[in-house]
Amino acid sequence: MDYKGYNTSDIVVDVLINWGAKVVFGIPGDGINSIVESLRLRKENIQFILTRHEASAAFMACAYSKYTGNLGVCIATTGPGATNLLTGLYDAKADGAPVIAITGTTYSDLVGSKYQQDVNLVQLFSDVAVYNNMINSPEHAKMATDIACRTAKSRRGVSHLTIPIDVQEKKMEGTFTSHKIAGHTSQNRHSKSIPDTKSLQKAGDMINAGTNIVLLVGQGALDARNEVLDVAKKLNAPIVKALLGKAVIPDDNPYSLGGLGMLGTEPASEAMDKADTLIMIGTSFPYSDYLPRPGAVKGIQIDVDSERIGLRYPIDIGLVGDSSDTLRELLPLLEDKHDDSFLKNGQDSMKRWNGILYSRSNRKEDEPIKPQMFTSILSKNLDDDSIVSVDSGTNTVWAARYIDIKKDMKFSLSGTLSSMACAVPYSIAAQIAFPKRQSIAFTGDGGIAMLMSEFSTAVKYNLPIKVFVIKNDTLGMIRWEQTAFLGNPEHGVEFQPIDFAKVAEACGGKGYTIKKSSEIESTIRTALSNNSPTIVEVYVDPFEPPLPPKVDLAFVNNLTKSFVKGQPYAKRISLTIIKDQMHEKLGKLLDDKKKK
Ligand SMILES: Cc1ncc(C[n+]2csc(CCOP(=O)(O)OP(=O)(O)O)c2C)c(N)n1
Ligand SMILES: [Mg+2]
Repeated sequence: MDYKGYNTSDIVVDVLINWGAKVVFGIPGDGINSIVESLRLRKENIQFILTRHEASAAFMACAYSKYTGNLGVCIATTGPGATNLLTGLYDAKADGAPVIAITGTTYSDLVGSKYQQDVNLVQLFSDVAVYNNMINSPEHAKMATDIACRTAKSRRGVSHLTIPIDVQEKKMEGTFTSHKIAGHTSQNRHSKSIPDTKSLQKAGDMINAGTNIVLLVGQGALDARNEVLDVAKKLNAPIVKALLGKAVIPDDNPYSLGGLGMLGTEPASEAMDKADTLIMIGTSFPYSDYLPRPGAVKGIQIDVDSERIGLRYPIDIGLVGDSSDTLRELLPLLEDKHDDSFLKNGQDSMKRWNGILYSRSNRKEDEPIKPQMFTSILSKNLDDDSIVSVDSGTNTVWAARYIDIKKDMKFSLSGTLSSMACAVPYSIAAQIAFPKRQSIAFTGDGGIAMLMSEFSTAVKYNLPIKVFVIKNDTLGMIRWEQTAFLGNPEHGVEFQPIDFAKVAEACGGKGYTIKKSSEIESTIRTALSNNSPTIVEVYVDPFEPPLPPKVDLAFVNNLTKSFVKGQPYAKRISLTIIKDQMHEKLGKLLDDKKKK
């Protein structure tokens, strides 16, 4: 393409379109208005979504990339616009989502002069970006933007391009340095990536020698559901899911032992304890405490990124390749396992675990409402292809355990960065990418309040997202970190309530409040069936601990310490825990009696 007569901004936006970018999220400003004009001129081919905060724009770009596999793009003006992008961009970096961030830089003859909004953005973005460059001229634009797109995709990270205001407007004159070969930057090849035959054979032999084999799958396996299940079936191997890989297989699949870690299930932890062979597929699950003891099992890891092999667990054989391609190559090398006792064991534990979850989520008589009960009713009412975006806090625990992945659901969150405030922006991006599917944000009251104005973005663009707010007027997770993990009384964790239903209405959407158990199902159904952006806030028990049923000694010891030091709600917390325990014991007694 001959860009003669185009200005830098036109070239940048055209190249983005060439790379398949369909949506750009951001906020205009004098440092980026030229790019906005180029977007306006191309609005048939690329949509600009005006957000209320640049952090949301970056979260949206990240989520768009995660949910669609296409490039996510965000823009921001010089100085404060650009600095606001960073949290969302770190989210993309941490979870390996290809994102392009375009920022303005002050006039090229004023850079470094303490001029208004003059921030050294190349330096600032150097840690977050896999490709980070300032575009100096229109002649530089195509090459730099091509490389930015290619690098973001191939290294699954953030590419940052900053363009001085005057350079954005400069027109192409068509002269290049003698070193530049025109058109050479534009290739976008994707080839199948599989490990070498020798490594595959070695992995096959090692797996065939194993008895208790467990598969741990993460977001890198999201496109490999069939291949993961084929391997699991051949090996009678249970599947454990890292949270970002929750949608790899449905939760009711007989091979699923659910999630791993504090947010996970007991059967998943037990399987890790009893395993002799661990196959990690597309995951860098961070909490090594929940993996087998280092060296206790044979470790095989599949990842497209060789840097991640052995990152969390000592690996005997690393298979560098795409999850589905690699599993397809591996499958014929695996022998059918006839012994299914390890799998059966896991399935039996899963039945017990589901019984505990059921008893915890079925306490109609309790008020305030148990968050488990609300979440499981929500889960039952979600569509089979719903897209669920979750925030950070105790709400993540409830979502991880009580939102069941059905058939074609998608599920994501700020996994590795674990940032609050992502759920609403994520759900907006999901609804833009998939206008016909249900887009759910599941969030805490602290998380939604951080970027609450974004709800009005959903209203502006008629995006019927459904936001469910777990309302405990507290930074719930931090209450438990301070008391049960550190043994201190809580401090600085309580908020005065915000009426989120009124916020929804003030923004032009619909709002509902749930205070009684009897209102849960009908309100959820009404909310899900309407066609407007909606917030449903649910008052939950703020003292319900977000912990696995096996309450360990350290937890009790630390809580006791915090009580002794003056924890203000010691009585209510004790009562809640005693009541929870009694409820479970009684439930079990009744069950046993029924069985007899
Ligand atoms: C941006 C950001 N700030 C702070 C934290 C630390 N943090 C993790 S969870 C949490 C509490 C979240 O509170 P809320 O959104 O109300 O959810 P809840 O735990 O009550 O369900 C905090 C402060 C974080 N993860 N991200
Ligand atoms: Mg809260």
